[in-house]
Amino acid sequence: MTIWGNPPRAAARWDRLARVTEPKLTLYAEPSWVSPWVFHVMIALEEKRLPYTLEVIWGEELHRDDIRERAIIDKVPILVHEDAWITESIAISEYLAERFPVPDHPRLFPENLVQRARARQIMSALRTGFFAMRQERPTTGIFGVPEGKPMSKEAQAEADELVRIASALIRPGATTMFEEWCIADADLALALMRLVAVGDPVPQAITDYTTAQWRRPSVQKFLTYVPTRR
Ligand SMILES: N[C@@H](CCC(=O)N[C@@H](CS)C(=O)NCC(=O)O)C(=O)O
Repeated sequence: MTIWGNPPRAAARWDRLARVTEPKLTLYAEPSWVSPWVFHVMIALEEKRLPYTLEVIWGEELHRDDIRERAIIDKVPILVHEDAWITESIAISEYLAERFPVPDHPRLFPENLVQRARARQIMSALRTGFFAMRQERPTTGIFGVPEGKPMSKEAQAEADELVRIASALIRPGATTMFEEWCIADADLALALMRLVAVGDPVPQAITDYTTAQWRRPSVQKFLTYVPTRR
C-alpha cells in the first residue's frame, strides 16, 4: 500500500521516518550554568531548531580517559553528533552551520562574507581579550546575584572598549548587529549583559539591543536551566 492510501498510517510512517532521520545530537553542559561557551552552543542549537539531548558533566567525569580520547580537548561545551565529539564553542557552531546548512535550517552566520568575517572577528575578540572586565564582571552577575563593585582601571578601560565596539556596530534602535540575527549577536549581548545586569552605565541604544537579544526564545531557553536561587 502506498503511503497516500491510508492517511493515519501515512502520518505514522512519516513520523517514524522523521525520527530515524532526526540528527542524534547531545550537548554536554556544566552544572552551574554560568559558562558563556555553553551559552553560545545552546543558542546555536536552539536558533537552528535542532533537537538535542542535554547532559551535565563536570569534575573528574569530564576528564575521563574515554572523553579525552573522543573529544581531544576535555572541556564543556561538548557537542556529540553521532560518533563525532567536538569541543570549543566556535568549532561547534561552525560545525552546526556547515552540517545543517541553509535553506533547510536557519542561518547562524551572515550570508555576506564581510559581515561573516566581522561576526568571527567579534567572537574571536570576546574569547581572547577583555580578561579584566570578565573577571570583575563575571557571568554569575548575569545568571546569579549581580555584584556591581567599582571596576579597576584596567577592567573599566576594557568595558569602555566593549561599549565602543558595540556602538560602532549597532545602529540606534537596531536589535541585531546586521540586518539578520547571527550567532555573534549572542556573544556580544552576553558580554554587554555583564555590564547591563549590574547597572554599569551603558548607552541606551546598547542596553536596548542587549535586552532585545535577551528576549529571544533561544536565550530564554538557556535561562530556564539557570537555578533561580544561588
Ligand atoms: N575556548 C573554549 C572554552 C571552554 C571552557 O573553558 N570550558 C570550561 C567551562 S566554562 C571548562 O570546561 N572547564 C573545565 C576544566 O577545564 O576542567 C570554548 O570556547 O568552548
